Amino acid sequence: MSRSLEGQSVAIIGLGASGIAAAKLALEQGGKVYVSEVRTDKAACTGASQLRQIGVEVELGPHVQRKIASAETIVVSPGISPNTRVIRELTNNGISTISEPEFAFRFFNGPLIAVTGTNGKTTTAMLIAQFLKEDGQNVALGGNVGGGLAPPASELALGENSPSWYVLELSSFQLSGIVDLKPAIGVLTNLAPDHLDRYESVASYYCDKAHIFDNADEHSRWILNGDDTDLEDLIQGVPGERFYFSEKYTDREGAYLESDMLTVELTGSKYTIIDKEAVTLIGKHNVQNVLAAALTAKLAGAECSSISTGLKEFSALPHRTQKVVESNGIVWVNDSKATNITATISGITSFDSNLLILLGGQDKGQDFSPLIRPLKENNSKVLAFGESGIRLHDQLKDEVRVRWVKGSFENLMQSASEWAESGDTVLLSPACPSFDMFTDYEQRGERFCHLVKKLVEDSGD
Ligand code: UMA
Repeated sequence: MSRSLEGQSVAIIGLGASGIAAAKLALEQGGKVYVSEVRTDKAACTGASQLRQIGVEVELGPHVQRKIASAETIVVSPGISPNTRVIRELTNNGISTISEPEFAFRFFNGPLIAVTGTNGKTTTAMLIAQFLKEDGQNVALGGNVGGGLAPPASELALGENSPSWYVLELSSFQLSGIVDLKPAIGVLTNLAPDHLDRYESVASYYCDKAHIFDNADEHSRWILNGDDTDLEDLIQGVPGERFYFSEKYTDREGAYLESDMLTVELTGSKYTIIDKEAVTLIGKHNVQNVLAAALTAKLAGAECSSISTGLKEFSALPHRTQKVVESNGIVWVNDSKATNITATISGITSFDSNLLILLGGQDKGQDFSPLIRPLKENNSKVLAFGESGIRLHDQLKDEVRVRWVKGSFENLMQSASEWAESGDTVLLSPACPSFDMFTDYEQRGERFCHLVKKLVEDSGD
């Protein structure tokens, strides 16, 4: 096999999941690989020694700018903002960098389905992969998915696999470093303000998302949320065929609900896939994710029967409107992944029943008022907790029933069990990042699930 980086120098910034995978890929391709990571903790040392053993040069501690700048290719981990000193200095000196999926794409041996959007992209990417696998196709799923559910893009490019489809979830951070990455099919689930701690405006966040179109041509196929006008604005003038999904009937080519049946219409043929009731994933927005995924899979050659079987077998993802347990008429749902207001609104509007919702976490100065209307519509009660708890309480108290819970997450769960009544859904959908109490949203969700099960056991149900 020819090794296309033979003798070339590759610098990788960041020793997280992306950095490690990119380093292994660069090495396999014959590159001289150097990884630079600011952390010097135990986890960083372990990662560094593993890479050193296979021949990668790793430096922990302050970035050595000159060393990074001298590499022929520089790969940046997605979590590193363009505003950090190391990236700013490279940019100021006219030195270009690429993102990890861009690097991986250069070694892909098959067509790419890229999935992006603000909410729902992980579920949609996983559904697409499930439908295609059910169809007997060889699918490589990865990218931003994370959480141990799928590997970084570079890991998919290792070895000599030639999948029928690569399916990558791509975040705006990853799309910002695109040069050649070109999806055969691009899926955009929706757009809403997010990551405003990294972007100076919503427009600059959308601008990074729009890099998915950078290499579009007349063969590109775009799957778009038919109810999202921001998306329509973003794709203006982009070449390629467009297909739309919507919960409402549409006479455009795409996927929609007709008499509650998931329907795909392509090149004049109409396919009735399955009854909406078969979508057991909790949450109305999941119907949209299923429509987007079914449409994509159909365009990628899947049979309708593979899509319907795949859907029946797909279970909810952890931390995304995941039903934990039902006890004494109370349903407990983990939506810890909802780290911003839009995701929480999506969580709240997924339910028709009475909600007891747990809101709070790291305080980024967010305006919580957009939550008021959906909370009122669902007759919700709110427990506000964490660093933002008091501000949430003060912003909501004149409009909804809200109590502020001081102290630990355990206190919060105790208060939830005392306030919840039969017929309620207790929803952890915090609208805030978890970093005030946890290492990440996954740890927050795991603690929630653990404490819910303990409360249920203690109640003897
Ligand atoms: N670092 C430096 N120098 C700096 C700043 C940071 O060396 O100046 C180091 C950090 O110490 C860290 C590394 O760089 O060790 C950054 O790693 P990373 O944050 O990019 O983490 P990875 O483990 O590579 O995970 C990333 C994605 N993380 C982010 O985008 C923040 C994962 O998405 C993704 O699963 C993984 O690549 C594989 O593709 C997670 C995520 O939260 C799930 N994504 C966001 C989201 O979904 O909203 C975008």
